[in-house]
Amino acid sequence: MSEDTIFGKIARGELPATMVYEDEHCLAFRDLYPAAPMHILLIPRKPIPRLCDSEPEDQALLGHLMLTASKIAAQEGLGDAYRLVVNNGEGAGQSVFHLHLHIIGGRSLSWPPG
Ligand code: IU
Repeated sequence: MSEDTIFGKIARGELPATMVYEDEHCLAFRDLYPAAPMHILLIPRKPIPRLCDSEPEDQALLGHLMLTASKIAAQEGLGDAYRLVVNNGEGAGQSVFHLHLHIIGGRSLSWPPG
């Protein structure tokens, strides 16, 4: 299902993106419509549509995504001031149904988010 999303196409190299990180399990690229000076999307190569569709067998992959997000934030010079966001489902603002972590920073971030 989510192999047909825009992110699935980026993961398969069928659409271009400004890559900032790649390994065998995941890739990260710059958001086309950034919500902050730094806005990166980190996606697994495995096409999991939403976080709630992940399975116990995805535990290591999900952990890898978190650790990789932290590595990318350091690589991009965000220091310790950044936010990771996963929008799960349409009602929470998810618009692309291939699991992704937003890595957002480069400005002051307020709470709660909208
Ligand atoms: P969301 O959590 O599913 O709403 O996030 C989708 C993100 O994908 C959002 O920040 C968009 O700006 C971004 N995006 C993109 O970078 N390139 C695209 O072609 C499309 C969406 I469509």
